[in-house]
Amino acid sequence: MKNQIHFFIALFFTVLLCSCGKSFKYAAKDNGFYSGMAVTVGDIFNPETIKILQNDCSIIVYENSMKWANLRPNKNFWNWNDIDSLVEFAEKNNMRVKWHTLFWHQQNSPFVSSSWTREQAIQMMNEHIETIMSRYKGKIAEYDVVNEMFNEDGSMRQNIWYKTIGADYIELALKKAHQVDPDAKLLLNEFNNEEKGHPKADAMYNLVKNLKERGIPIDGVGMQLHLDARISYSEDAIRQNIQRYEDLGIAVSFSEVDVRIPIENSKAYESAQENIYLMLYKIASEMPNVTSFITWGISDKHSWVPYTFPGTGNALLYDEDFKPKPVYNEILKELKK
Ligand code: 9MR
Repeated sequence: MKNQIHFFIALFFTVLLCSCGKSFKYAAKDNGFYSGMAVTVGDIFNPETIKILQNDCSIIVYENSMKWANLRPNKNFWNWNDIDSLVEFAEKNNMRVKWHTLFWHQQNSPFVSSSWTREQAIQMMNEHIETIMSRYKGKIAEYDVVNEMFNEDGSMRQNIWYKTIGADYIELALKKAHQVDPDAKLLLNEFNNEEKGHPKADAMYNLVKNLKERGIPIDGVGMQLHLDARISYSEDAIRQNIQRYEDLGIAVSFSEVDVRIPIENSKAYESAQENIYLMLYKIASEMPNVTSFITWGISDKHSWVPYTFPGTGNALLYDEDFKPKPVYNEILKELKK
């Protein structure tokens, strides 16, 4: 009897210890989503960042190295090294790899040309998909097939693929991608598409609904969520938007999250930032079709934010010394509840 009591006491404390000490990525998994970060090549070789990635990430993506200009800077050279290294790192650490991005209007190589004919452009598109997706079949779990295809008013962005091929470039890319790797999850990724009622969010939804109804392979929508702590976002509108994707059988990825604050008056905005982060993690935990939550970087030491929005920063969950901020601990506490 006494032995039994000791056993149950020991069991109780072990369970307690395990759940208290649970790392971020497992806490996220328990809430139904993969947690991840966008990284640079250096991050997967630096012991300080490796530790964070191992603790926090079950999905990983390159911030830039998979983009056309980095991967294939000229027609005859493919730079696979960095991507192979990421795949190896992810395999070792039991993480999913995401590809960002097959097609985009930015960071294209000089030989990608608006003066291609439709046939030439389709051929280049197919070659790009075929070369990448057959190489990484079974190794890369999901792809941003097209990134940022809309203007703010919801009209289609006149990118090189739209100009050369026409509006059907998106479905052609999705079909080809599915043909090459039928198991890979295929996403369309956007920014300012989180709130139902925003022209871009509605345009994205209408596009995805139409694709789905016509049997074009599409698994998910990325909401980048590059947010600003000075702005108030409607939780209701975000939930309604995600719900209508759930009704279509479409997954949602919070794909590039950061919440910037003015550097000058940083302290004053920290609680607003925390509320936005907590709201997003709560939504991700509660809504079944939110499948991943990826921050656009690891720490404030390296983030695109201060370059693009001068005077703002502090947008991520780790500070410049790679220390988790109070907001990180608050999120973790909520995820463990
Ligand atoms: O964070 C990326 C930055 O280092 C690059 O210079 C920039 C090039 O335009 O792209 C940034 O990442 C973008 C992502 O690929 C797509 N969504 C917006 C991101 C921030 O601009």
